Amino acid sequence: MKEQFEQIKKDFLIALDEVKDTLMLEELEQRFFSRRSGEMTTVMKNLKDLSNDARKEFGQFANVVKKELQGMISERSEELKGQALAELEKKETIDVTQPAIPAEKIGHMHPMSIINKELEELFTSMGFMVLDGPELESDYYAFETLNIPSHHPARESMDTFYVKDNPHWVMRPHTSPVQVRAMHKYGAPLRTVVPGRCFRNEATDGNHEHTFYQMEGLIIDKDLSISNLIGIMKGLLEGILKKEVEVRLRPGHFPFVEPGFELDMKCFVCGGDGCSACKHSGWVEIIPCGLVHPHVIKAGGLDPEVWGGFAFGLGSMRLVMQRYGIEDIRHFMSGDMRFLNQF
Ligand code: FA5
Repeated sequence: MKEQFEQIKKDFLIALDEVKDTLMLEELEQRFFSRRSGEMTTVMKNLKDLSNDARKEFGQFANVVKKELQGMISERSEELKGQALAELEKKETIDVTQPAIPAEKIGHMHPMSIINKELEELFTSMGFMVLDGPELESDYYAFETLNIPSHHPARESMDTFYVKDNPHWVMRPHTSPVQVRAMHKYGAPLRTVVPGRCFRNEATDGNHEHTFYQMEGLIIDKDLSISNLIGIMKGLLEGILKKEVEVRLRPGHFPFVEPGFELDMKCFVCGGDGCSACKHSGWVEIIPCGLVHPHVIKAGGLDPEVWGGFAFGLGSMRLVMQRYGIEDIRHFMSGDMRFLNQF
């Protein structure tokens, strides 16, 4: 068993030596530490088949090796970040003699930016951190850590754009990958929102775009309940729409929450009569949410026996449509100044 860990360490050091950028480093991390198929994880899983004494001895040894390798990943990550900044410093210059842009041509905020800013203010006033996550995301964080293995049908409903010749990288189809990233970085308790762009291989229509915005919300704490979740969701919608909002809660299935819900709001664009913004149903599916699945809490490095959580994935572009009475999501990226100048 010891030899196996030593061999892994040798292979790891050879691979680490070849790492030239952060993408390669993340691939290395997946290769050795992916929860389902990482080389280190697989050998560690085998420890359970040993006798008590052997498990104790090799378990301790394995943890030392694991910590050492993960420490090297963190060190290399800091080094690579430093190198990238140094290169940027060399390349970027500011021309202080460049004439200023005339004030009347500086433009104004896009409606999506206006609402994102308001959402951030609302959530920071409730003690949430605002985080960011990568748009080009690893398969590991986009799906695997969220309880969506490669054969899972949920991958189809989130059909996204894969990077050519490399199935490990996807344009993220949702902001949920930041759940596990945030737990890794900040531990518990935790309150965060993550606004950001998402991508799906969609046939577009009045309320579906291939590139759209979501805002992920995550609370990790003790003794959380569904009523906390509903209270925050209603506060969010009324804070942005500035009117009382009628909501309904339906069961919804997402592999990374248990139980899961779909929170719909009565359509503000048509008042519930039916229009293209609500697929003629009078209700807009706006905030899927639920209690964080124990597997996800575990993937985040926390003990699900101690910590619970809830998460939501607000369809923030649809919220902008509700706020301003926009009947078709495709206006946002049409580049039509007649649309943009209204805000
Ligand atoms: C998700 O993306 C889950 N990650 C949400 C979640 C987070 C559930 C945390 C539970 C806990 P869904 O595929 O339903 O779920 O998308 C979430 C919201 O994004 C939708 O309600 C919708 O408002 C918006 N959305 C999804 N696809 C599109 C699209 N193509 N165009 C515009 N908005 C979209």
